[in-house]
Amino acid sequence: MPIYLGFDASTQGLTVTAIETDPQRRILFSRTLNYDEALPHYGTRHGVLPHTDPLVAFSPPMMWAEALDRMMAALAADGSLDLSRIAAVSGSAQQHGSVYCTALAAERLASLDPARALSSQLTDVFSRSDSPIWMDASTSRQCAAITALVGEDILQRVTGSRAFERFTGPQIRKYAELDPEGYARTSRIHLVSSFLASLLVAGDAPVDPGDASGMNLMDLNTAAWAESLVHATAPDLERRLPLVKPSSSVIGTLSAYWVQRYGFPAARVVAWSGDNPCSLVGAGLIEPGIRGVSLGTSDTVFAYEQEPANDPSGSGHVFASPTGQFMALTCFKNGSLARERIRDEYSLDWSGFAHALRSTPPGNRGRVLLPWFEPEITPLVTNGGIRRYGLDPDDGPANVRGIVEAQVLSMARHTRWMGDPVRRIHATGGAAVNEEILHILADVFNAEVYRFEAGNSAALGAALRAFHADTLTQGRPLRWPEVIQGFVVPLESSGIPPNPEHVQTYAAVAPIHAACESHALYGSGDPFPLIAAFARSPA
Ligand code: XUL
Repeated sequence: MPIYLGFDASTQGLTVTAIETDPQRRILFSRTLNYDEALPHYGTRHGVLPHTDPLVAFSPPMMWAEALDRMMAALAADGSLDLSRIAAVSGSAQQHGSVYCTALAAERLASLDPARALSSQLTDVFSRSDSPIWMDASTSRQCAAITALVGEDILQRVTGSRAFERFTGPQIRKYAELDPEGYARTSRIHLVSSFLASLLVAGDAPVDPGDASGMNLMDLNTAAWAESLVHATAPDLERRLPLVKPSSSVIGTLSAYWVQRYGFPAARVVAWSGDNPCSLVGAGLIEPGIRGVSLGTSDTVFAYEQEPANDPSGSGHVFASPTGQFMALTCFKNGSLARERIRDEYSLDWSGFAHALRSTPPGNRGRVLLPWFEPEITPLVTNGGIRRYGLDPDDGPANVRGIVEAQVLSMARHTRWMGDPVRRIHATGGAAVNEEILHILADVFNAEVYRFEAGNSAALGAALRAFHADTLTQGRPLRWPEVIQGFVVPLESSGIPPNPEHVQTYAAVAPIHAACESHALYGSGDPFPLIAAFARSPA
C-alpha cells in the first residue's frame, strides 16, 4: 500500500501532505512548519527578510534547507506514518525565487554526513546567502533592458509572459550586474523547487517546465531554454541553469542522508514544480471552464488551457501545466497579508472579519478600497499605499468589505482574458475557509464556488504528481482524472451558488471599481459621481 508525499515550500512555511491510494484514497497526514515561528534565528517576517527598500524581497535559502530537514525529522518522529511504505515524493515551491550555488554544492551534497544537521553542512554552498523571491519588485531596469534586446511581443509569445520584475531572468540579470564577482562564483542557479529537490536526491535536480515558465527564459513551445532570452539575460548563463525535464520525471531517490538519518526508504523523487502548477492539479483543474482561485500570501487566479492564449493586456501569464498542456495565471500580490493588515487595523480576529462581511451590504454602497499596501503586480502599481474612495477610515466593517470586494473585483476584471465562460470556481488557500469571502467570489464571478478537504492544494498536487509519476514508471500510467479521483472532492458544505440579486449589484459596482483603479493609477476621470449615483440608486 504505497504512500506518496507532497511538500509545499511557500512564502511563509513548509507543508507536507501524505496520501495513500490503496485500499482507500485518502489524505493520511498534513503538517505545516511556519518559518518565523519554528526558525526565528533567520529573522524573517512572514518568511521574508526585512529590508529598507520596499521593492526588495529576499529570503534565506538556508532557512528552506533547515525547514526541510526539520520536517523530515518530524515525519519520522511522528510514528503515525509507516515510512517504509513511502513510494515516491515530490514537491511544490513558491515560484520565481532563485538560489545561487557555488561549484562546492555538488561536492557537499554528494558527501552529506547523516550524523550532522543538513544546514551545518551547507555553509559554503551558496554564492549569495539571500534569495530574491516572487515578492521582489526591484528589477524594472533589468526588465526594460531585456525587453529592449528581445522585444515585448517575442518575450510574451516565446515564454508566455512579458518581462516581470519577480521573474527569475530579470533577477539573475540584476545579480550579474550588481555583483559580477558573486555571479562568476555561481555555478548553478536553482529555483526554490529544484534546490529543495536537489537536497532530497543529494545531487543536481532539474527544473520542470511548469516552474521554468516563471523565469522569462524558457520557450514554452519546446520546454527548452530559449537561446535569445538566455543571451539577453546574463553572460554565460546557460551552463548555470539546471536542465529542464518533464514534470513526471523520476530524478533520483531519497539519498543516504535521509535514509540513514531518519529511516526513510530510498523512495523515488519526482521533479518538483511551482506552487501554482501543483495547485492546478491539487485543485482538479484538468479541464476547461473551471477557475482556480488561490487565496494565499499571493492571491492567484488560474485556469487549465488546451492551447496557450496570451493576455493582451500583458499582466497575465501562460505557464506549462504538469499535465502536459498549459495554464493561464494572473497573480495579485496584496492577498492574505493585505487582508491581515485590515483585520489588525480594526483589532478583529477572523471571526470578527467574517462578521463584518455579514453585517455590510454587497456593493458597499459603491465605496471602494484599493488594497495596495505593497507595490502590486496586477495591475502594476510601483508605489504602494492603499486608496479609499468614499470610505470612512474609521468605519471598520465597511473597510473589511471594501478590501475583499476590491480584491475579488480586480481578480474578475483582470482575468477575463482567460476565456471560456466560468462554470465553477475551485477555491483554495488559507482564506478559502472564510465562507463570506466565497460568497463574494460566487457573486462577482457569477459562478458556483467549491472548496476541498485539502486546504493546501499545492502540497496535495505535489503528492498526486508523485503518485502519477510512480505509476508511469511502473508501466501502468493513469490518466489525470483517475489520478485526482477521490482526492479532489468538493466538501459537502461547499457548492456556494451565486445570488442573482448580488450578481446584479456587482455588475453595477464593477465599473466604479474600474474607474477608481484608473483614477488612482493614471489620473483619469473623478469616480465620485459614479459612487454618488450608485448610493442614490434603489437598493
Ligand atoms: C505566481 C507568483 C506567486 C508565487 C507565490 O506568479 O508569483 O503565486 O508563486 O508562491
